Amino acid sequence: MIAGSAVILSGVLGLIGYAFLNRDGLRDVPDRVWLIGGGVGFPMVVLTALLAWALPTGESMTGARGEVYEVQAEAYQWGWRFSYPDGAPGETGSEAGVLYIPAGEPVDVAVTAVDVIHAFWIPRLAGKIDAIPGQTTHLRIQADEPGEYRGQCAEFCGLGHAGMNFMVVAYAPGDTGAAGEGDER
Ligand SMILES: [Cu+2]
Repeated sequence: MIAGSAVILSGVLGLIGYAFLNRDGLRDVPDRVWLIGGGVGFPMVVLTALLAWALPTGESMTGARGEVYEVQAEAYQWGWRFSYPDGAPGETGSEAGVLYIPAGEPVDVAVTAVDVIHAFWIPRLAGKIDAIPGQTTHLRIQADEPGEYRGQCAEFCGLGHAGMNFMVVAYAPGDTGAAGEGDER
């Protein structure tokens, strides 16, 4: 997007520069060309290209259901509860506000909320997605390296919003992740 907008910006600046240097140079171009071409045709091309790029990207971000390991995230004022399929490492070592995921593979997070709208966001792993009471939204995340990643509620949800953070622990494949306890999944 930065590259695309740089091309468009330099085109516009080029036209402005040309118009200053050569005052009569563009006089013969009919107004219709600027209005229809620049006002309708050009945005149409740019927006169509953006849409063609954004739709598959958005689709891959939310993922197809049932293909990969899925965990549940439930937001409340003001914290996060996580739950896992049976036997997953996080199940036995559950701590409030800590999400355990395997590193190096995609994980679907099913996100919901119990009270007001929150938003689930791990800046280093993915975009954010709303946590909405009565609905479940899905976000696909992947931690390429084992380690800890900070997460944060990204939708103002009341006085405790600023402290509504959580930690993601990505464990190496084969590691149980939760203090040496728990079953391999
Ligand atoms: Cu919140």
